[in-house]
Amino acid sequence: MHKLARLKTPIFWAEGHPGKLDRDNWQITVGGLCQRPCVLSWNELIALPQTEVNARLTSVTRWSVGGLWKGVRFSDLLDLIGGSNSVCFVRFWSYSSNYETSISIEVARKEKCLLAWAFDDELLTEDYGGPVRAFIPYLWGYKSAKSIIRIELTDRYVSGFWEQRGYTDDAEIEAGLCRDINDGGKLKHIRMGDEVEFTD
Ligand SMILES: Nc1nc2c(c(=O)[nH]1)N[C@H]1C(S)=C(S)[C@@H](COP(=O)(O)O)O[C@H]1N2
Ligand SMILES: [Mo]
Repeated sequence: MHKLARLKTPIFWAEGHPGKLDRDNWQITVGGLCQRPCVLSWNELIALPQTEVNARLTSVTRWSVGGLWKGVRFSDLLDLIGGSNSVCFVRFWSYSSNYETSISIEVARKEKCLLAWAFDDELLTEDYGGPVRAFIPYLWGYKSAKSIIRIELTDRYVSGFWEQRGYTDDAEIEAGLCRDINDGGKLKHIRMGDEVEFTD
């Protein structure tokens, strides 16, 4: 069983579970305001420089799971495709295209933001957004779109799936009580610095 499942990490698919996904034939269309738009296949993606970050995925529904996430740093991807100066937002679409969300270019360029495909040395399963998901530890989890098929650089903000349903556009994590999934779901306090931290 996948580590995230063993920890009993909640599985969120607001638009409906996508079912079995084909990792080997996965493609991510990357475009918008950039010099070198591209379609990244699974093999091309994992051939790019990879980064591992120890960080937490934290849901606005007040749970947080930490571990070693691995993937391609968004800032590396942005350098690769040559984002233009007018880019203000990065927009992600999940598999069915019904789920989408955007983050600012400033957040996207932070060191722990990844196009992630592994957690604690295991490939991400469909339940947890495999083959490839956004991992944005600095903001509420609804910005970490799962099973990504399209990324677009834009100069204007478009409200996403959860943002249209009342969650904030900036998704700034707020201090307060939160369940630590790594500790059996124990309720603890989180403090916000640049990243989520439990104070105990
Ligand atoms: N496609 C898609 N991505 C999504 C969601 C979703 O419902 N659909 N839920 C988001 C929310 S609210 C959270 S907290 C995390 C949860 O990730 P997990 O289901 O892998 O635990 O995924 C985010 N990405
Ligand atoms: Mo969430």
